Amino acid sequence: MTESFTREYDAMRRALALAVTPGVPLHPNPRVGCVLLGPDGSIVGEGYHHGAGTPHAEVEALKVAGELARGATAVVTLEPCNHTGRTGPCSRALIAAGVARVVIAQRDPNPQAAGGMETLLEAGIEVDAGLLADEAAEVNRSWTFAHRNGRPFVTWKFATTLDGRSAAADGTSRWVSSPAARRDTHLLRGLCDTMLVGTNTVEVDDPQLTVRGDDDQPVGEQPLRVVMGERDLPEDRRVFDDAAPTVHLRTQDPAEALRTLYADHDRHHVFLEGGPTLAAAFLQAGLVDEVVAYVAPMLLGSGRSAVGDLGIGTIADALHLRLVDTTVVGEGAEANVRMIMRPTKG
Ligand code: AOF
Ligand code: ZN
Repeated sequence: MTESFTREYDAMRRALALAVTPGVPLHPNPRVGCVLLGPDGSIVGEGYHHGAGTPHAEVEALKVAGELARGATAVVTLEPCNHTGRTGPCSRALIAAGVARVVIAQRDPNPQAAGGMETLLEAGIEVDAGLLADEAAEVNRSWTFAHRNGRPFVTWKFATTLDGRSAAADGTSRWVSSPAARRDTHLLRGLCDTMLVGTNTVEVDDPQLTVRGDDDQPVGEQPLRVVMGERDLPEDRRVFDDAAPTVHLRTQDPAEALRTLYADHDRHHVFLEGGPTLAAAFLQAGLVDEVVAYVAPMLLGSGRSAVGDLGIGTIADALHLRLVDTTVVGEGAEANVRMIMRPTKG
């Protein structure tokens, strides 16, 4: 391994660490870091993106470097943008500053911003892409997924008893999961930019669909609340309060709802908390990317299943999931098991 490769590798690690500086919002923009190396390999500037509407990482790093950017190598976790969106194109800013070489981790999957690499090459700048690309994509997992697939990543969350019931025979469902599991759910909600349920859940359960802290008050930036389904809803439902914005999508089609959320609302990560019918519709359409199940050590013996009919009549057709994490959430009487699963492809 050459000395300059080692320096660039270390600089990319540093840029990745900068990208995930605590406090940087997860949505709607990607988290990006940039390190500028002088000809002798020393760091002459660094920066990271602080959130939508603020300067991009490259511009922050160029500001620090000033004249020292001339002849420098820019090491950046995402391909420099090529568009004028909320700010100007970083490809042009790097060219204007006289940067000699650009090392990119992840190519930009956002069609509106991509093309920076070509612009840099045309200007005679040396460009390399792919260094720690998987790590960089993981930093912006749902953002990357959404731009690659033209729809948000979908996490389906549900809570059940040990025998797979999410409501008792009389319809009562509060509370299947323990307070500790519900607090954990709010942490996961806070990682998403969209909460999704069907009209039925709004009518029957009247959830507020906000991210709340220990005092049960909304905390932090709230995800968009989305209700899908053709039915009209009473205006007094809690989902229509002013704690967060709400959209009613008048469709039953999961694929159409997701396309709209991506294209019209710039949404990248849906937290699906609907009832059994909506969950079944998403599962049957192959539109669940991650499953989070809270299982309470409790038995009902009868009652509503967490998921509706999937049209599966025989064991050979079962929908298989791969377990990626199992955690006991809460202690003593509050202990529930949280399982995180991914559908197995193919
Ligand atoms: C960022 N920060 O450091 C870089 C980004 O909304 P805009 O106009 O700021 O543009 C956002 C897009 O720009 C984003 O989706 C990504 O494709 C590209 N690069 N974005 O927010 C950055 N380098
Ligand atoms: Zn940019």
